[in-house]
Amino acid sequence: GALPHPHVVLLPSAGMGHLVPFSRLAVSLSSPGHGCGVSVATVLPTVSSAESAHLDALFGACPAVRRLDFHLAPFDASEFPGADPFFLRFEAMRRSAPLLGPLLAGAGALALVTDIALASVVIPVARDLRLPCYVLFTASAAMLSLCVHFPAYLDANAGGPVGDVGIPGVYRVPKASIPQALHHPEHLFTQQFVANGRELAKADGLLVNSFDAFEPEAIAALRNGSVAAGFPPVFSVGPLAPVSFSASEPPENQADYMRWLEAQPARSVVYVSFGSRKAISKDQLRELAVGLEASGHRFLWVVKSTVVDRDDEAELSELLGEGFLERVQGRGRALVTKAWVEQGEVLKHPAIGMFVSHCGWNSLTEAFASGVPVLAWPRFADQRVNAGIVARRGAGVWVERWSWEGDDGVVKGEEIAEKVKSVMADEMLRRSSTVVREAAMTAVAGGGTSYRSLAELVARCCD
Ligand code: BUP
Repeated sequence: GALPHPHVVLLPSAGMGHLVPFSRLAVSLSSPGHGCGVSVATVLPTVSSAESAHLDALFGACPAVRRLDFHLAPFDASEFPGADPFFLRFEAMRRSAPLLGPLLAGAGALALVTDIALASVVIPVARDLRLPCYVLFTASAAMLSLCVHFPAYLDANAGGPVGDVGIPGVYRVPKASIPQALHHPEHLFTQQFVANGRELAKADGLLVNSFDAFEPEAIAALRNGSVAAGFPPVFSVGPLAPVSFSASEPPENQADYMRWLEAQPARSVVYVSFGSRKAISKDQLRELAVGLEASGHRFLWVVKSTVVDRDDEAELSELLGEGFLERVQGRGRALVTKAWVEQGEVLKHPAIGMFVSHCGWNSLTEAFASGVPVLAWPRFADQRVNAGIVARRGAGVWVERWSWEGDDGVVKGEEIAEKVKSVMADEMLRRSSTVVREAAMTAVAGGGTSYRSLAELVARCCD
């Protein structure tokens, strides 16, 4: 039927790191200020329970955002033994791209915003439909510039090993910060990354969850053609605001961790989370437990011990060592949970004093918007690039020698405790993190660079 508003279809891929920025974008676009009609294309069942819970909450709380079911073609995962389940879903969605034609035509879309993981197969489908196609890059602008430049780097490198990568007009990304998979040309992630990087120039525009003042080099170099000549417009629209699904709940329905936070003094709590997608080794979990306890600070720790939450059966007490939970929680000075927390809300809470983070880009944007100093502990994918940005911008500190994927080292509790204590005591860092927050707030407020960028996108898509 006829749609009340100009209508944009959003197409996220799999994993919370991809779904979260799409739901934030959906809510912003459909807000009265921007007034776009929005549908979110949805593949069920999702890979993780966190994704299905998030989608239910989104469609429940925001009736203006519609759900558009995307049914995938049958997919045989046995072709990729041992592959990450989220990459497998990317691949299944990529192979189903031709099915988007009828879906989009039926939805009456005026424009499509696809996830970066699907870009190279979705852009041609949209072109055939004469539908403007934008790509939401879910990581930093620096990573976007690496994605755009990397195919040219490989071509020039003629099959040699991947080393430091100098991105024209941006900066040199050291070899150790290049996502590990990119050192292996046959890796499924690398194949998707390179195909997407090659096709991006044909998109109608790129959206990135960052802001001009925060990543000036990368954003300027993408816009002025230094990274790739004739590159389409870049809309820096971040930090995209977290959607609070619990804001309207009465106090008695508040989650236990929020109630616990309410009882803690200002800036006294260390928040610890390594994201939704990758387990930490049992040995490292134990050392982290030792370190947090020895720091003497209060802490809220979200523990994930499996790649996909549905598989998580391990008991916290068994993972963290005999007596740990009783000791730290018994005194009311810590809360350890395997449950999903509304991290955007947690980081905004005045009780939070610092964030020990794996440096997933969404998590970092939440920290920047809240002015919470980050102790960066990147482990894989784009996380070391992100940690470099954190350190460069004064949003936190990064101990580069701490272990990452492929490195068997375990960081000892004692060292973790010392670092946590020093970040909690670092007044300069607290001030520079506040400066980051103020810059982020200025960017998203009316008239700010990110606000104007989103308004310009809406004008192109919907007017
Ligand atoms: Br865990 C957890 N609650 O308990 P990233 C995560 N999140 O709200 P990742 C919660 O999930 P990729 C929890 O705030 C962020 O918005 C968190 O995305 C939220 O890392 C999102 O930070 C996670 O980008 O994804 O999960 O490793 O590898 O795809 O970046």
